[in-house]
Amino acid sequence: MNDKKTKCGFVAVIGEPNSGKSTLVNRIVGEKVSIVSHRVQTTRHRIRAVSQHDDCHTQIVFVDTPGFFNNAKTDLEKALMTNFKHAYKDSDVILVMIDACCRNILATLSFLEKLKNRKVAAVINKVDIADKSKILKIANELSKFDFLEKVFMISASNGDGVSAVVEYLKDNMSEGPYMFDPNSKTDMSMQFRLSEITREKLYQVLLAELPYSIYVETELFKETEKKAKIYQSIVVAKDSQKGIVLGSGGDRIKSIKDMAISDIKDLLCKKIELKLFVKVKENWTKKRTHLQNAGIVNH
Ligand SMILES: Nc1nc2c(ncn2[C@@H]2O[C@H](COP(=O)(O)OP(=O)(O)OP(=O)(O)O)[C@@H](O)[C@H]2O)c(=O)[nH]1
Ligand SMILES: [Mg+2]
Repeated sequence: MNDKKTKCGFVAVIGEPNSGKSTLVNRIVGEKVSIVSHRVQTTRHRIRAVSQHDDCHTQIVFVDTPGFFNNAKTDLEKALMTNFKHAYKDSDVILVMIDACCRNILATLSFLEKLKNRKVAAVINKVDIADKSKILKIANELSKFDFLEKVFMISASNGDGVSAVVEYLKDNMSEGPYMFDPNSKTDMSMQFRLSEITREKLYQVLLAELPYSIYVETELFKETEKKAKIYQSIVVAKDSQKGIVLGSGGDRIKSIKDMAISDIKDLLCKKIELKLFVKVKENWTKKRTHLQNAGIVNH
């Protein structure tokens, strides 16, 4: 790195559930920092992910957020919305993601109104699978918001159009020292990342049967140079949900475990011993202490 001054800033990535926010953040950062699934409300926390550019002179700190929805009803949904609001209020730039395959973007359009006085760009995602006419229709709707600095059309999955988004963000970072260690991609604890990996596998294996209220807690994480020992609890809200996670003869939990071990091995580059336990905490989403344990609200 030469004497050129450093630039840095926070970018909140917001949008409706399932629009591809986490997929975009992971792609730009170059590592799976935030978990991804076909289910809505995959992201529950404010996930911070860091990327370096321009020969390490520019740092972009992404804040991936839970998808917003207009009518939060349950305690869990309300907690997700609080996390979402904190994230976008403190950012320098806001990227609003729109799923080009989404039937109805009214929620996004009405939310955009609230961002008039902020630095905002819109990102139309999933152009690899969306109808061209639908993409143009969305772009046309967005043209009514004259405060939008840019409207990008991208595929977060295959990377099309993403470099233009990165260039725009780089141009909008402010001169100043880095806020995060340039050698790490996220400020999340390793325990939390490990829990998130297993939660992603639960979403992949359980598909439609996934209990909406489920979380993973890493209770033990010990590592030596060659090996990591990890014990995790998969917490469900009802006794009847235990069997769904275990599967007949334990086949499901075995698949979840094998898939999680594979990802954790890629992350830690060592031998992994993973033990998963399924626990019931009745109605945990209604209890603040359990929401805290799940990392969904702050202590
Ligand atoms: N075809 C296609 N699929 C995509 C694209 N981006 C994301 N997806 C898929 O859309 C689904 C949702 O992606 P996520 O990144 O988890 O979406 P999200 O906005 O973070 O979702 P929440 O965290 O639930 O709010 C996943 O199945 C992704 O693989 C894209 O550009 N093209
Ligand atoms: Mg997400």
